[in-house]
Amino acid sequence: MITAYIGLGSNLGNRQDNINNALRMLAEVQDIEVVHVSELIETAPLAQADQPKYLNAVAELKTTLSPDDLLKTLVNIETMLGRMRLEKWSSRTIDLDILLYGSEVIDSPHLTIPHPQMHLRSFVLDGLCQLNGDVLHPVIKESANELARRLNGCDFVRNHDLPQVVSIAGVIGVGKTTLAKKLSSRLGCQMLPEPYDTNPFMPEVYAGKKELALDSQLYFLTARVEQLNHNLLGKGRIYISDYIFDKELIYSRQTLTPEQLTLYDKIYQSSNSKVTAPVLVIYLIDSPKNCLERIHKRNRPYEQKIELQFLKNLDAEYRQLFANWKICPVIRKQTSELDYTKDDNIEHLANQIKYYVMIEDNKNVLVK
Ligand code: A4P
Ligand code: MG
Repeated sequence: MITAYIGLGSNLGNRQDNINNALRMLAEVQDIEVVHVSELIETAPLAQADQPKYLNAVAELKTTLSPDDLLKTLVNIETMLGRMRLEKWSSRTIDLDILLYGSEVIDSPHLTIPHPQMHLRSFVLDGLCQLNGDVLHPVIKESANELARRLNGCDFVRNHDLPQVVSIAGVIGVGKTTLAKKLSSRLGCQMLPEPYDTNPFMPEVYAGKKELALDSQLYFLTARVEQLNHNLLGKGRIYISDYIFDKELIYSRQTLTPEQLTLYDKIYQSSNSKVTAPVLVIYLIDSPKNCLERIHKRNRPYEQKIELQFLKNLDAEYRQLFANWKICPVIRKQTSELDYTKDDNIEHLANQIKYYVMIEDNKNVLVK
């Protein structure tokens, strides 16, 4: 007996009856036992705002059917419940998807397991977590609980027409640049490094010339808008940046006077639309004290006056930013757990990045 997880969705007709009927019909199949079913949740249609809302659920099955036979069974039940296949992601009386089948990884022309979008959908992962939060995603090699945490309650759709920017975030001295270099070399993709050393105002600001803080922030803002401009980056190409654009507001709140901040904020907001949003963030976390030690060790002269309280404020701002983050999945990593000298750690992260930004093959979303 293999344990499989099925995603159920309905947004046409009597949605609750459709889901209950599908579960009843699954339970009637000789080679299937329906073990547990999550709660039904109502969810907004993904990327198709004009459709009715969905009811979604996840079911745990035990089965002796092969993955192909399980798929045939699901398609039969969909057909018996009046499912019409009109176009990709059209409204449906019932959609039955295989999310996981044991720990198998299958990529055939008509079947992809794990379901290629499950790690981007809270409406799938939250249901799965109710049944078994410890179950491992066999490609990402992380638990359902961890994958759900990364989404912060959101559902995401990949858009391959955009540059695939993966951004590394965290307080100064946490190790962003080192990680970005390792990942970009491992993935063979371009790194977008922060233009740190070229800002002529920054050393003076750190040296106490607060009147230059606005100039310094505007220098950074302009440089980042240029670097992340979506017209200049390649469609579908992967980039690793060692910063997130949003850090600019965090730093400005720490360094500018209220009047400067009001002006800066206006310029920031008007620049925001030109900037490519990240498709994945890796948020590095360490204690401000450890970050300060690293700053002392790397010994950039103008950074030596940074005080612990400044890092504590930044740390609080980053935590707040990611507590409310709705832009993309966030992989949180304690730097203490991420020994950069161990290739396995970098490889695991690099493999996850590849999967999150995977250029999707349309073969499995058939339009019939
Ligand atoms: N197929 C490949 N892999 C699988 C798999 N793991 N499980 C093939 C099931 N089928 C799989 O599916 C087309 C073909 O995909 C199948 O015949 C099978 O050979 P389909 O159900 O006919 O077509 P579809 O609905 O366009 O695609 P799919 O993959 O079911 O779409 P999704 O990804 O499930 O997205 N919003 C909310 N809130 N809730 C939802 O449940 N669902 C979708 C559909 C869109 N928006 C949604 C929801
Ligand atoms: Mg389907």
